[in-house]
Amino acid sequence: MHASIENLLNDQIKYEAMASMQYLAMASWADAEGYGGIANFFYSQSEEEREHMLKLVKFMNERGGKVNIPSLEEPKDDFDSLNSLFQKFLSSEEFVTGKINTIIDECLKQKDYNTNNFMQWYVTEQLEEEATARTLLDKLNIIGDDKSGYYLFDRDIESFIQEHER
Ligand code: OFO
Repeated sequence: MHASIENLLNDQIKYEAMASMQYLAMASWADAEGYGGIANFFYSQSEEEREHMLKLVKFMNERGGKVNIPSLEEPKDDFDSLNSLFQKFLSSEEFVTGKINTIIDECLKQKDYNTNNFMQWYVTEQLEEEATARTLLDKLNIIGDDKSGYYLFDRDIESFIQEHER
């Protein structure tokens, strides 16, 4: 494995781990605020990001790359509204998408078609996750400051997602 690709994949392990911890912090915030549906959504997002990290660790080991398991900065754990919670979700996904695109660029530069092929799964995943974050933010913008709207949003978040992914 080319050193530049190895470094970028190790960075990506860190970004996926950071996303996992960030969503765990967001789940916990939502749980403490009484938003059980939103908490479940982010608990499961956190699990998914951990799987994305693991997938990279295993791929690098299969390819004989040297894996570095990173230390992480503390995630943001305080939010002043549901809107800022979901803005954080979108900005975190946009950040990760940018990093994945950088890996793809480097794979093409180094003619590492195998890693490029592996990373295409992440490209598709990012498209879906960004679309989900935007859909949820659109719903929140429609709700505005309406407290009963928050109640329904929390109750219906699972079905919004299923509808969106269908
Ligand atoms: Fe790892 O899927 Fe988004 O960030």
